[in-house]
Amino acid sequence: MIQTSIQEGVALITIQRPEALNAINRDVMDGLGAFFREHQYDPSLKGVIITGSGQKAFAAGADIKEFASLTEEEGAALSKKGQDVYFLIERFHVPVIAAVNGFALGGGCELAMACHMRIAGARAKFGQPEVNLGLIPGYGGTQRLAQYIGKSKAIELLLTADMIDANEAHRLGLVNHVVEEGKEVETAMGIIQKIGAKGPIAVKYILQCVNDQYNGEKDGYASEYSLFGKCLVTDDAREGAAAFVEKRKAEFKGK
Ligand code: CO8
Repeated sequence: MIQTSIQEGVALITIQRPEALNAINRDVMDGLGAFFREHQYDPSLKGVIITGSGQKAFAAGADIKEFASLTEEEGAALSKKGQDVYFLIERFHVPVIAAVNGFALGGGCELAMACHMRIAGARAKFGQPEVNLGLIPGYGGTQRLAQYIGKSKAIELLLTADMIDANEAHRLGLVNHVVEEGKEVETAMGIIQKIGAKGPIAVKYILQCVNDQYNGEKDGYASEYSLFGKCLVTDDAREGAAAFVEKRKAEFKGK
């Protein structure tokens, strides 16, 4: 299960299965899906932070005990369902940040990678250990890991199942910042507050353009010129230019 609280426009989602190192079972996946569907167009949200309960794990993977006895069709359907939830996260209209407070393995690492940014605590560990189970990642890991760290290193980590620590993940470009343990959520909150002062339509369009190219569904450059035009005629863009000329702070309204 997940626990959700929203304060001053920032939602904090905590995976609540510390006894199983926050392994992502059906309840957790359904909870994530329900939250991101419900708030897909919520203009009151500035950002979302996802973290794990307890001190030890963000999420140690999909729940191994749940999928062991599935048929081929059931396995493919479960994988597709998880991918769809993670796409909702990746395509969310405001920044979603993973506050990685421990193990982020398998489906947990894939969840962190579906977020727009990752803040790692000093003792966080990342890995795709599916091959140890005779499996492959099923929630986008073969695709997003290569996007973040490059094909060659991604193939090495996927094939060896080697775990990397927070500093190595930072060096490879998988995480945005490494912070003192316990400061992951606070740091993510600071980034969301900073972005919350920008034009919300511009924020949404930037996320869309970047994702369009990476997901290969649309030409990101075409999205950029089209959305640039749409952005230019918003009240926010006019306010931004006026505030610059008048040497004052812009007040964006998301219109
Ligand atoms: N699923 C279910 N239970 C888990 C998981 C998991 N992924 N990870 C840990 N747990 C449980 C353990 O079984 C244990 O429970 P219990 O006390 O009842 O035995 C409890 O959490 C604590 O774990 P450990 O005792 O193992 O803790 P350690 O500190 O000794 O080890 C590790 C920590 C190294 C993280 C270890 O728990 C581990 O290796 N976990 C599994 C990591 C893994 O292989 N993850 C990948 C899973 S596969 C996956 O994510 C595929 C994604 C795509 C799915 C597509 C849809 C089908």
